[in-house]
Amino acid sequence: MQEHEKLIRRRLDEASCEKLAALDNPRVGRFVAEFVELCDPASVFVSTDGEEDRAYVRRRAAENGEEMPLAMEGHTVHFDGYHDQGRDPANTKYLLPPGADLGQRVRSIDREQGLAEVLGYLRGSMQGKEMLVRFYTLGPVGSAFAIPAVQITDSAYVAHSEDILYRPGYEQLRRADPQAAFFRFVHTAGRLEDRVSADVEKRCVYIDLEESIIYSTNTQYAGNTVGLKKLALRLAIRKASREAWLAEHMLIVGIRGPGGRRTYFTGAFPSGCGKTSTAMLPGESIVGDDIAYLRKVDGQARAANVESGIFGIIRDVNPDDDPLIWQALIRPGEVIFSNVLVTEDGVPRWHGDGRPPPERGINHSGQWWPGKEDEASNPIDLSHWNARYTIHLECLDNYDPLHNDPDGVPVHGVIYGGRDSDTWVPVEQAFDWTHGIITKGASLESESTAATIGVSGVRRCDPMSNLDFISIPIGRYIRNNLDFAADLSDVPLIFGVNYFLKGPRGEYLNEQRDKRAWLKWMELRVHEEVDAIETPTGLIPLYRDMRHIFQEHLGKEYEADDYVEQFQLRIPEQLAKVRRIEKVYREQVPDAPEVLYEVLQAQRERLEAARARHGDYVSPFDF
Ligand code: SPV
Ligand code: MN
Repeated sequence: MQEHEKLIRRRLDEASCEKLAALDNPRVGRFVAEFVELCDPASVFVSTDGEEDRAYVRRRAAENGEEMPLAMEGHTVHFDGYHDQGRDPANTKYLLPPGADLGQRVRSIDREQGLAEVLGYLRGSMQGKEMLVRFYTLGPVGSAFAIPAVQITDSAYVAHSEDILYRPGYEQLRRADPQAAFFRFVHTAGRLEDRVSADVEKRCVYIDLEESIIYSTNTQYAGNTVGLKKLALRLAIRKASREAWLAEHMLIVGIRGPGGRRTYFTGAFPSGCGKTSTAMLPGESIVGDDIAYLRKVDGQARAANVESGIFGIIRDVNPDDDPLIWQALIRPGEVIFSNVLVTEDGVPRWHGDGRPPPERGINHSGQWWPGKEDEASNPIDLSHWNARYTIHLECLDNYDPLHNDPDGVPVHGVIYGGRDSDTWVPVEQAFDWTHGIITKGASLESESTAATIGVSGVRRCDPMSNLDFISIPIGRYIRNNLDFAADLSDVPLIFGVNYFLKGPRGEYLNEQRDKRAWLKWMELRVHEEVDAIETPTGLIPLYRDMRHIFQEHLGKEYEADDYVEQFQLRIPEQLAKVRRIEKVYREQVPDAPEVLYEVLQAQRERLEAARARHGDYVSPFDF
């Protein structure tokens, strides 16, 4: 018997030993043994894909107080610590071996030093606790997209979240070649006080690219802990780069067109910029809302959702603004609410839920009352800006029929959208793939939001909304995106959208529901059924087409004045943007491809020529 097997026999009960043994995969066995020895848990639970094991995880989350039952059957609430409410990019680092370099926009730490730190946090971290060992599959099981993964955690909330958000993987791994690679995640919530991670100053997410293993310690917030979500995306970007496919921070949505056809789009939006609501447009169908793998199958771009659930922001979710999510959240079924407010009657409440605000309750800050402030005199809203719900996509009526297709869905359009008050028009098609990747994807900017810890409202360049997850030099990542279209017979169109354009008094120029009109226009563009106006920055809709689309799909009168205000070309802002983007790449991305500067320069020249003819602000009717 090998050393790791002896340790497993000594530390695990018979049932867990058997489940591990049935995998017949020594690399999994060694991985589990290594961290049982290091983390020193009181007990270990290895689970299969079976319902009994899933039920056990749910029960443990309730017993250890990580989740509390709510009044509605199947609903629970989880609180993260007051200072643990978002992803933590500052303490998320790549472990770099000597000589490796990812560029200054990607945070890293010397491998030996980082390993010593994080393994130090893990040592003995599970004493008195139970270690859970879970197996999942990223992407449709058994498909070309699929990647197996193993999660070790001492948090039943994390394991429960993963059971909702990911496809099972035990059986897949059992049948897999024991030499085949798998992603590995090790998480500890660390020392707990009042059920939340107490040592957040020791919070870290360290990524070992050589071993495909990610460590996460002293945190509970899902974006830092749920290994298969953002942690796996970092590993997948690297794998994709080696294997010539793309791992993207993207939704996948099916948009209905004339005759009932369905046209699929992927879309990248930084957190809090309308991504989930684009995936959830009323009348359309959702494949996924967060992470997509894109591959080429027979010369066609195809996309698969890595996940099987949604970890969505619960703010302004109400029957008017988000009817489908609302429905899923108010009926019995498996839902984990996090960082919302809970009333005495066990009812979850959140900002913008369309009901009269509660007078008191419990939230992530403890007892809450209107006007409550924290120790730094910051007002505490009834629910956190980044409060979330976790649900399985199966519970949505609009789950797309192709969601599990092993070939994914065909991609006809790619959308990039940020939070931009004054530059981009609501929707615009790029001239071609290269122009789109550079001026829409690589130029994506957004004001920061509460999904990451730090100051909100700062504009930053976030290539493809993937900056937080890029694990290769950024220039190479952009090159991979450019190259993806090279041998496609049917190249997807690229669009930029902006749901956050503001008028002179700071008011939003569009309603939330207008985004459906922009998607309907894109759908018609894919099939070449509407014309477009060529401007220096791309192709925009004709007024008469938009008017017709608004009427047909939203029952709304779309006024010419609104069209002009929304679609005017703002040349000073556009030129300032070109300058900002160039500066970021020149100063921070030494390996940026030369074509990026050429495409930006050509855009600048078109803008300057337009300014010479028309002045600073140009009505779409003048092109
Ligand atoms: C995001 O912030 O992009 C999310 C939530 O999808 S998190 O899991 O925190 O990444
Ligand atoms: Mn995301």
